[in-house]
Amino acid sequence: MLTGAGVSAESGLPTFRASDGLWEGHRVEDVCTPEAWERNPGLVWEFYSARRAAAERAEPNAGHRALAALERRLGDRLLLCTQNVDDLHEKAGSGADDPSRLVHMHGELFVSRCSADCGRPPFLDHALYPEFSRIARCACGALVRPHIVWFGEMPLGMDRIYEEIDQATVMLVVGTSGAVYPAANFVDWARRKGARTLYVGPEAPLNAGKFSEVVLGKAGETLPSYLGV
Ligand code: BV8
Repeated sequence: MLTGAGVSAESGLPTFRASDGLWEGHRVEDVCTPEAWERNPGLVWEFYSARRAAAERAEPNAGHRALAALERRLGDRLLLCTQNVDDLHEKAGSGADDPSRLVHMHGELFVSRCSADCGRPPFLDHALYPEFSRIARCACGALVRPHIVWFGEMPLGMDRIYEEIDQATVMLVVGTSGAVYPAANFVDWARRKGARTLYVGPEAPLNAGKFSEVVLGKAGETLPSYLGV
């Protein structure tokens, strides 16, 4: 399974492309690249602090819960790979029995790490850093940064993701426009391996032609009946 921002839309978290290219009023290149971080870490943390505050208040919706129910039925036969950095899949119970069944390929909003890669591991962090002077520092003295995969950075868990796609008989993709790579390529990889490829979302994704089936509907309204959970 692959999910995108659309699965969190009914929980009140805005998607990316719906806001005409602005994320919470910022241009992607101003907040979501290593260059943006070098140029203005205060602005980057202002953006991610606002998203932490919003995600903190958000609750999982029926779409998240349906995917967690499917995982309880399929167990190790299911991998949920999400492009989302919010923790709504976890809040709905995904990965509860085995955290390795959930992969955040673009990182996690409530995790920070040393910006200087000093070797200390990423750590759980719900703190808000609304301005530069409030940004925490690593024990090595460097600023902490969001444990988020920015454009131009390598997504996480790729070996595991491709290993699972190689064995997949079905790939279900929910709520992603197919605009961002390599995630948008996963469906083509799965098709080449003979998997059935299914999409659920209110509008056809950019890579719609790669799917065996496209079911038009909102995740929260469609997934419970579509998955029979
Ligand atoms: C990499 C974390 C290489 C940040 C994110 C030119 C051509 C092709 C590729 C590239 C190119 N130039 C550059 C690239 C590569 C680049 C890329 O793809 N750029 C795009 C813009 C062209 N990709 C990268 O840089 C990636 N890294 O390639 O590394 C590399 C190799 C070796 C060594 C080093 C590096 C890294 C990409 C990750 C960027 N980080 N997120 C953050 O979240 O703050 S991406 C960001 O977009 C989010 O993760 C988000 O999930 C993701 C994709 O967006 P969607 O989830 O699809 O959201 P969107 O708004 O687009 O769509 C929402 C969908 O939901 C819609 O379809 C809508 O219909 C639907 N929906 C709405 N309501 C509902 C719903 N669905 C269901 N129910 C509803 N109720």
